[in-house]
Amino acid sequence: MITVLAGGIGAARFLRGLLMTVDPSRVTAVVNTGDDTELHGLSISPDIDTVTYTAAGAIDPERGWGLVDESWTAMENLARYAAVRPAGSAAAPDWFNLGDRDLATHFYRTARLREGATLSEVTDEIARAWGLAVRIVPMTDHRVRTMIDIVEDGGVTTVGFQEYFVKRRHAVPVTGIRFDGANDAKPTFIETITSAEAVIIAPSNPLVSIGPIRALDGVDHALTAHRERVVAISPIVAGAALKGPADRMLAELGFEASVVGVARMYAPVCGTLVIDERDAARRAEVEACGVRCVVADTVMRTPDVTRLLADITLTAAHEGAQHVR
Ligand code: FO1
Repeated sequence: MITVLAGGIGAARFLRGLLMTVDPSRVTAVVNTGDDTELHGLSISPDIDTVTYTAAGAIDPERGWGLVDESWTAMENLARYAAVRPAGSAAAPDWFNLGDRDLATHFYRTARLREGATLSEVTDEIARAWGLAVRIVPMTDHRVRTMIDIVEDGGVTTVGFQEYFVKRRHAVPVTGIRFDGANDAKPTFIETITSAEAVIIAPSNPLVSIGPIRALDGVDHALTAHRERVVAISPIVAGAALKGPADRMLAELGFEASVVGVARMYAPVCGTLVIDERDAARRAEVEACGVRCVVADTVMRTPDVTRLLADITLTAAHEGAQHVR
């Protein structure tokens, strides 16, 4: 069995490549829920939905989130109410875009959670409704929320992840990150690490996508115990994030925004780091952090490149596992 620790868009793309190379029923995707939010009374799990829709081939390929062939009638009609909303009211938020087709997923998730189902159960039901054989698992059934300290109007304010990422278009400096609820949340997936032939840390933001998963009790311990078969893919290429604010966040919080910075963060829990060809010159510095280094094309522009990256990553995990024998 193969376990993939996943955030949103980058992880979902990688996972789709992996599912083209191995039997999907052998794969478990453990997905970050720190980005989850509640809007319009709906329970929204963006990373779970991005992974699910991408695996199903139904993601909007341009945006990387939401459904392809989407319409936005509900959002457009919301504007009418935003105009009359009293000061201080949070009704009719129109900064977070929920497509008409996507809304069905949030309706279903919200109703099932209110009936007492766990997020794991609902996530599995949604994956089955999309015809998926891959197992998609939220990192926990408990509430964890990524909170971001940002600099705004000359002071530091704490906001929820989506208020930083979407409402402020991640265009504000970050001074801190915490995962509210992580200390009391039980991870759902420890046995998928301890029993896996390979654990892959997808090319996701190490701070706000993989960070919440690692913050859960026992996760780093389980990864460390099996680190030879754990392979991470750097989401930083030539000092920049391919998507999103990972490079700026790393620099703002005192980490090096490079494959070496990523290697330092992951070295305690992973035996191998896959870096991009553009960073090949930094291989020795990566290895000096105590991880093996594999150089590959990690920019997933085409299905062929993505499939090859999945193949190379899996081979690295199998070779790592041989290493301990
Ligand atoms: N990202 C945006 O940049 N703007 C949006 O309005 C937006 C809406 C949205 C709705 C559902 C969903 O599943 C994802 C959505 N995302 C949106 C993406 C999401 O904010 C991020 O991709 C992740 O949380 C970061 O991994």
